[in-house]
Amino acid sequence: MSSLDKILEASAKHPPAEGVTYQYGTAGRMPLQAKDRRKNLAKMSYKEADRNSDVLDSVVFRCGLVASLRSRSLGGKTIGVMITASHNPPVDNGVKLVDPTGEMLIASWEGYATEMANAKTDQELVDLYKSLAAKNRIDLNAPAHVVFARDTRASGSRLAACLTDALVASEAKFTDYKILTTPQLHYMVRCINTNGTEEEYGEPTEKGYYEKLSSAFRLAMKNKKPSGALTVDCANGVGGPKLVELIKYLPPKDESLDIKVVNDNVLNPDSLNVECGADFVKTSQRAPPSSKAGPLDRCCSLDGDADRIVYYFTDKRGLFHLLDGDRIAALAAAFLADLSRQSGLAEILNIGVVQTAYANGASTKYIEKDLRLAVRCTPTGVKHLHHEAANFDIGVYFEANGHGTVIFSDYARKHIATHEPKSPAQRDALEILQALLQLINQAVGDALSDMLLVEVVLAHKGWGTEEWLGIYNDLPNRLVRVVVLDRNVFVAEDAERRLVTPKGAQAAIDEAVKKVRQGRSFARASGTEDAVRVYAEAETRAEADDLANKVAAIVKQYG
Ligand code: 16G
Ligand code: MG
Repeated sequence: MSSLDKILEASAKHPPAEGVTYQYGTAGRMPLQAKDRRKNLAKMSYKEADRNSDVLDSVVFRCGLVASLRSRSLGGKTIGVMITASHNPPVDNGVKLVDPTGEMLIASWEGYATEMANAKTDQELVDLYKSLAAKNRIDLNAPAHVVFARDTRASGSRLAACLTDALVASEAKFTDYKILTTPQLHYMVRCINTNGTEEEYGEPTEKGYYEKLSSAFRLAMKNKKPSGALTVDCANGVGGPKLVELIKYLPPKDESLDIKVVNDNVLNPDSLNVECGADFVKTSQRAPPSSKAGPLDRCCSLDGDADRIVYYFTDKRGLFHLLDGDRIAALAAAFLADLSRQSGLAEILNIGVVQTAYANGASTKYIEKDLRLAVRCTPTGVKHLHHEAANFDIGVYFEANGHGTVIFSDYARKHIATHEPKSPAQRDALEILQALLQLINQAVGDALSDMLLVEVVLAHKGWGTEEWLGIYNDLPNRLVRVVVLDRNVFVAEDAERRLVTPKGAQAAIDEAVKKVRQGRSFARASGTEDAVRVYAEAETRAEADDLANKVAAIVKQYG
């Protein structure tokens, strides 16, 4: 039987759900944005488990075909597929593709994935598969290699089977890594594709990942001991067992970092992301109700697939303080700038920070004015930030919600590896910089790697949570979700800071902002939900709230 016949036959086992349109979303993840055609723009609900299964099997199967095509289009390089719905409820799921460098799938192929997911019949799917191959001059008999993994969701193994069906039918070689964090899968992809090259990234095994992180952590710490323990909330997701494993490779807790793992129950999949995890903490601005941390205790939360992290603590008066992605970026950028100065590399390495419009204005000001580093703003979504960060030798990028990492240019990597220190002090700084190059996951934001980075910086600075909080004062801000008839009429420009349409809306927003001290506000259509998000900040809480409400009213009026 030809491969095309096999695909036709296998596809019949994974029919698409009726009346659903799929779209590759902001997250670079497929099904959360499915739209109900009859209601046109209503968001599909994945709350019911049975609905969920119907909706996703065909999507994952078809993404498998796209992964095979993509691998063939790149001379058989390894492509990754991750099955996860990140911070979303346990019954949701999703799928995303990873390009050979370990970065997210390039945008043009997101379009292909969307087309494939929406083919109405098996024959239409095969025809599209053939036409995409022809259009991109892909030889369907060329070798293809795909690796995949999933988080701890109950539907994961069933969806992995759908994916396997597609890889078998399309005659791709594949490796099932079973359960991994999203960044671990990205790491595997990068390791496999750089194996035997000058850019060799590491050993493509879980053990290789832990060894790389732990040895880099030891070197970067230089025997400094962090003050106090760190409590890590793992969102009852895949980050839990993986962190427990990582700890076995780290130095003993009495000599170095003492990590307390909480919310690591993956035996009950229903507890995933429920009242815990990075998204809960960031959106509700409080610690998980189960938290037993005392005043000033350093805590952090991962999200359900461990690609996102936020820190927080409660002060002596019982007030909760979030140390979000903006803070992590500021901390990391300050430390990297110090090290590049101290090692004698400041003249030749250009360091910058990439944020989105959601970054608190105070963080932007701190990085530009106090650290004297360049700041760039991009639209929401990790791939945009990553892309922009690549324009710096050392590009620090974080979204306020805790997605982010640091990437080093080839030029920076070369100079950090070969620079001759001129003094013992230069040598010390250079060694830390070299260790950070290994510690930081440069394929994608990685909560575990980001956490170790933060711990290294705090230990070197001798800081606790309060000192970190003290680097700047956040401007009071408010985020409002506005439900409108059609969010697609809200088209933004200037890194989502201004609306092009509906006509007149931006002028009205400008008018409202003008009246407020240190006011800033913008509205953008969400990429993951059927709503428009409004952000506002101002000098005082009352003004920020008031501005957010005014702008929300404008959005409603024009929507
Ligand atoms: C996705 C993105 C995240 C972004 C969020 C915005 C990735 C891996 N995830 O979760 O970066 O902040 O979408 O959601 O890129 P929104 O469009 O609904 O505001
Ligand atoms: Mg995530």
